[in-house]
Amino acid sequence: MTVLRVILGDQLTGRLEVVAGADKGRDVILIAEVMAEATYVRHHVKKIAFLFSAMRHFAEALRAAGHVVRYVALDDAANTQSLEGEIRRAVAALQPSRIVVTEPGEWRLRESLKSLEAECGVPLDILPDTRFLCTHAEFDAWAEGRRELRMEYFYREMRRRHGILIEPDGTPAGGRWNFDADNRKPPKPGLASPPRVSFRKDAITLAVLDLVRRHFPDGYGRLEPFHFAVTRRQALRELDHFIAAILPGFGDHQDAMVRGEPYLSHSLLAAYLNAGLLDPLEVCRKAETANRDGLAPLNAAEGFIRQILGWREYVRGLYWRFMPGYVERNALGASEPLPWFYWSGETRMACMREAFAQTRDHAYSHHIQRLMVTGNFALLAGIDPKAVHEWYLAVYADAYEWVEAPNTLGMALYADGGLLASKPYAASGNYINRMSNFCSGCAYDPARSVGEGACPFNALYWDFLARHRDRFSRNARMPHVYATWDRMGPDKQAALRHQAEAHRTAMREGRL
Ligand code: FAD
Ligand code: DLZ
Ligand code: SF4
Repeated sequence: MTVLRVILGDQLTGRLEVVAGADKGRDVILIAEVMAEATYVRHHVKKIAFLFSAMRHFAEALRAAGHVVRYVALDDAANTQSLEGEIRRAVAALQPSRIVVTEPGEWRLRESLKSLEAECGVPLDILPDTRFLCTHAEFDAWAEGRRELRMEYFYREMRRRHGILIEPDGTPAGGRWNFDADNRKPPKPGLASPPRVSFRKDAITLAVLDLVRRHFPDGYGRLEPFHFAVTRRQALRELDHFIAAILPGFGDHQDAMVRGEPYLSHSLLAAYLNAGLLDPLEVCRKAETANRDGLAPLNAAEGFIRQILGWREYVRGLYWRFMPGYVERNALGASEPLPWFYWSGETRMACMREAFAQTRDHAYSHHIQRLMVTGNFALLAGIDPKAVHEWYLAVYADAYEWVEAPNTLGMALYADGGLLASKPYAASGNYINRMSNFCSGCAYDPARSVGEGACPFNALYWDFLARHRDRFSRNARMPHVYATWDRMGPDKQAALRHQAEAHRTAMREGRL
């Protein structure tokens, strides 16, 4: 009897058992474009177009390989517009003996698939997502009994387990696990993004762009120009170009930010990794080989591998270990509504404006802009973590809850109370000024903390530390900042707190 094999929009790889184990003459593969998934947050229109085009191309590739595919397009008349509805409809039409699906990357979807089993009256197997390099059980075994779950120790174990950048005697390549100290250089004048590969849009992508234009007329973001790879072949071309031409410079300016240069030496591969077009192990191996062959320095290869083998696997482990409660966490009691400028981009703060413009145009902004500009502002201003989380989940082409939520709630907002980060990633305008060229084009002055033209990040930074003194003054990594605060004396402290309140008022009134 037929087995119904369900592939979700971010599971576009033939390597998963759902595809690899299919009997081509018997089974049917279901892929469905549905409004419920396209609208449960206000996804960027480029993200929707990227996924739909990649889904359609993947369905074509499966058919070419001899699989039977039931592909439901968004505008199919019978589309029920939810994944559960489409599975029910396929069950009624095909009467399968079993339903097989790979574990979704979001808790809500896993729960709803589980409850579907009873309703459909057909066994439903949720298979592990073997694209990841650390299983849930392995992560739990690592985490169990530890007082602190720091990424660094997890990462070392992953390096050893997968033998990546490890010498035959078991020591790390180059004698160190971590080359971060070499990777924090500020931008030098003229620092720019290296050229990127781009692909001609075929009939499938053009049809999807038209569909998205018609169905999401008020969607967030710019749909075109559209440069995403939409097949595995194209994603591999981007990967190879990155390894050969961009990886060598990846480490040095990893934290730098430059006006009009959204990409710099970042890989832009997260959207492809997360949707299944690229495999994390193959990406890490290629970076390792480039280093072994003398084509990329160790600080670049290690820095890049750390992001994928370390951070990416670690945040996924945290997500599943602490869901469903994780997305509800609000350790710092932050409650300000998300300012409208996160969507409109209309603010006088040049650094925020730049990050919003890149986000709107490309469904992308690199890690330090997500963390130290838009994330840092939300942390300092005390914006409700759930609202911030929904924004990040919507606006980036690589965003799925398993990876976005720990980065937002844990890394950027400290809303998980320090599960992920040993101290909050809070910084004043001085950091942004050092690591970018944004401030020279800003209405505010990074050197001023109070008064006309004072950079909002400055007073908000000190006010944040003062508000949370009870929690952070005991933190072993923060005594120097409280010593500086104490040395300021009561008048300066009061002026800073008064200024912070003025910034918050301006934020609420849309004047910041
Ligand atoms: P590169 O800088 O080239 O890094 C290489 C790869 O490493 C990335 O493609 C990605 O797969 C991985 N990586 C790097 N940093 C992280 C990290 N902190 N966590 C997990 N993987 C990482 N990443 C997402 O994939 N999806 C998200 O929804 C997402 N939301 C984020 C929200 C916030 C508030 C922050 C601070 C970070 C978020 N990140 C997210 C992590 C990181 O910013 C992106 O992975 C990265 O910017 C993607 O661009 P890139 O492919 O050019 O990455
Ligand atoms: C993000 C997304 C969007 C926009 N559309 C679809 C869709 O139409 N069909 C689908 O199967 N998946 C889609 N997704 C991805 C899911 O919302 C969800 O984030 C992932 O499947 C979780 O792993
Ligand atoms: Fe951002 Fe402040 Fe610099 Fe303006 S002065 S760009 S607000 S850090």
